[in-house]
Amino acid sequence: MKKLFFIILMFLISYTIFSQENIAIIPKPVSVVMHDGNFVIDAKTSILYNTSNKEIANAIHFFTSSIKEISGIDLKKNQHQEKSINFQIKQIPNIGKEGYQLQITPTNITIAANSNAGIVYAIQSILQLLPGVRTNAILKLPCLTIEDYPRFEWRGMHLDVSRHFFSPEIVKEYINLMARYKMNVFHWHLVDDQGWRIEIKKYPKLTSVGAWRVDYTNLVWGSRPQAKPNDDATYGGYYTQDQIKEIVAYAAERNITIVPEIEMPGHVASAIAAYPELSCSQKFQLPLTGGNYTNISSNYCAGNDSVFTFLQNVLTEVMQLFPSKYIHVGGDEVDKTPWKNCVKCQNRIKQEGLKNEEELQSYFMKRIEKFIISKNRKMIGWDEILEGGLAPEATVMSWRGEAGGIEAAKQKHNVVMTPGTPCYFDHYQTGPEGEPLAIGGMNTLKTVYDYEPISKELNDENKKYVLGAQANLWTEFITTAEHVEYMVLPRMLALAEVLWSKKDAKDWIDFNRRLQPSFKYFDEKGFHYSKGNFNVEIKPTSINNKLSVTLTSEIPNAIIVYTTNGTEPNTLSNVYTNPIVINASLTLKAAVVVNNKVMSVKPAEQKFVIHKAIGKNVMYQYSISKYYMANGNNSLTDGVTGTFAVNKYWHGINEKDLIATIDLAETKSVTNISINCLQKYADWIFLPTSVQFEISTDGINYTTVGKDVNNISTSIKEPTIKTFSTTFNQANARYIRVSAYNLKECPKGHPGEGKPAWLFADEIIVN
Ligand code: TNX
Repeated sequence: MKKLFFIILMFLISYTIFSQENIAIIPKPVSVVMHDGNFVIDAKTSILYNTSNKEIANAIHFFTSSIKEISGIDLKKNQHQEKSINFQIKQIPNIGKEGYQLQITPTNITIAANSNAGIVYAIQSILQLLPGVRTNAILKLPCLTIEDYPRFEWRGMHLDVSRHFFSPEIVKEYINLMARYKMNVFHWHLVDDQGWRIEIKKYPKLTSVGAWRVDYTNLVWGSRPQAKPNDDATYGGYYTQDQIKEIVAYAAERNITIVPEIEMPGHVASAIAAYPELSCSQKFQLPLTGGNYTNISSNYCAGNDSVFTFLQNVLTEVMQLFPSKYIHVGGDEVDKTPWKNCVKCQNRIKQEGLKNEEELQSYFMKRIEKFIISKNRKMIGWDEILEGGLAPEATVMSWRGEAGGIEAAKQKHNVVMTPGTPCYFDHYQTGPEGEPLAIGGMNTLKTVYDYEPISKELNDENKKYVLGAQANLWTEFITTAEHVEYMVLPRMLALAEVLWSKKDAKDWIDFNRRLQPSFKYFDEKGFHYSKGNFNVEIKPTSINNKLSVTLTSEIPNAIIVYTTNGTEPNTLSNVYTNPIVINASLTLKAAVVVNNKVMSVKPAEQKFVIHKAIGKNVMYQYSISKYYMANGNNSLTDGVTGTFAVNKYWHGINEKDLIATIDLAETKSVTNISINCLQKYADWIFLPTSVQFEISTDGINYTTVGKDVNNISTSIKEPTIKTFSTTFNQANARYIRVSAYNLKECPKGHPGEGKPAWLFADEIIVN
């Protein structure tokens, strides 16, 4: 009786442990059908496979070593046992090269696929159902049937090892994490201004000189001084060809192709440090220490044939190391000024009948593509390679938004989508308060999850050129393995699901449920990761001409608490349910509460000002930049004041003055006018030199009622908001004209010295 009770209990436990709801594979498989019962992996389990298939032998090795790591069990191979795990490569329709079928019954596991890739992915799915580290628990798998295959063929992750060098061990860890979530392209950014990271036997100075820079790691990227000729270059590193071969093989075992990026024609100050004759100026320099590009050579000379000989020799060695079909040649952000001032480049333009320097870049890329094609490979580059004409067979990586990708797909070129939003994983994922310093921007887990790589602008014919998408991890602000992990986890999991799973299977709440076992895995393995975006979004809306706000959070089932009296919200504060009507000037603060704990590091905060110009029309003498339209034309009279987040609420204008005229629709008595402006040195945004305030009753004749001159230095680097204002004797006005005068040029000593400055303004407050 006792025994029967025990059996029933065990059955109930095992039954409740596994059900459709708690299978937690990421990315979500195409189809999962649950059955009763379990398969237990133990010493009585054998694996069966065709030993003459070499490819499968790798996968078997990966599987058996993983099982040994988490349980100590040495699985028997091809022996008759009570239970077996059967690996088969055979022809299966409709699941493609990377798909797999997985069937688990109490006595057998069958893994079948068209190729080794599918076998590897079936193994990854199994591993996600097992503990991540060694425990004493028995290895129990639920009985089920899975059929699974990816939506996109390019599921990429990029890592910049130039701005910071990461050891082969860290690179392997990155590859391993990618593999667990079925990502299959590792874009290895091996060359940039700040370091050349790949050994090239023919040009040893590329690494003996180009891989080392003067160490200013203690200073923020943008404020590092440039190296002087006799400085000690001690920071850096590179991969030997042997290390690269090993990493390529390690990745291949996990069905990951490594696409090497050998940047050209710009972003190569490191190569020029090694061989100054490659640049137009041919002057000696050291690799860059950070982001200061003044007075250095960053481009190859496009008029010098020996540059092409050099690049062909480099690429030949690169192609010997990397079997990848695609070779990435960069092509981004080429400052064409040195070419404009170079006799050789100008001669090339003449001889080749090119129109300008854009076409010179196109000439450069086409010449390199010809060489790459002659070696039976394909060239891929950043979207700038569209400018001046795309090379005949080039694949485009679209990073400045999706426009380049859309354009290339329309020209019937293959495309990989990696738009800054949401694919740049060097951007913040929450905060920014409480987060490690990042380059800027905000790509939350949910914005990544919501990403759709096929733009609506593409028709059925052009869609097929979108190979997939990729996240990029640039490392100007990232120097450790822990920080790398933190920036990609868990966002990579969201992207993995976007790229693998069916589009209509997207389910944010279910994804969050499935994330929990991954979080546990990261904890057990000691990986650093972001626990989520606990920010509250405060969204002003106008309902029946009344200003009201909605509060939202990305966290499923989160409670939002808020205050309107300036105090910090806590678990006892008002709980948000419906839009909050704003009928007086106030500051709203809101935070997320989960399990009775305030989660937000800092509450979201927004100031509202109710004044006489709310909702009134604004006209501008010079148009506001289309990038900084905030909530539209009347953003300066919406009652919502700008915060330090540049992309919200502010109207931005480049080089020109901001001259705004408000029509109050009727004559009102006025005594005070003000406008808020922003200075954000790092983003080239400066306070106006002065602001002039005028009023009028007829819109023709204006009277000046004040002028406020800026008293804050343009060299202040901390983001600063300044209110410019004037108070005068009560006067009647229907029209208010506010003229904020642009600094016009970035000041001396600024990285953008002499280039157009931005002016950012928000609420014009009229009382
Ligand atoms: C732009 S993306 C770059 C990189 C920077 C990155 C920082 C691209 C092709 N160029 O050189 O590291 O922004 O987010």
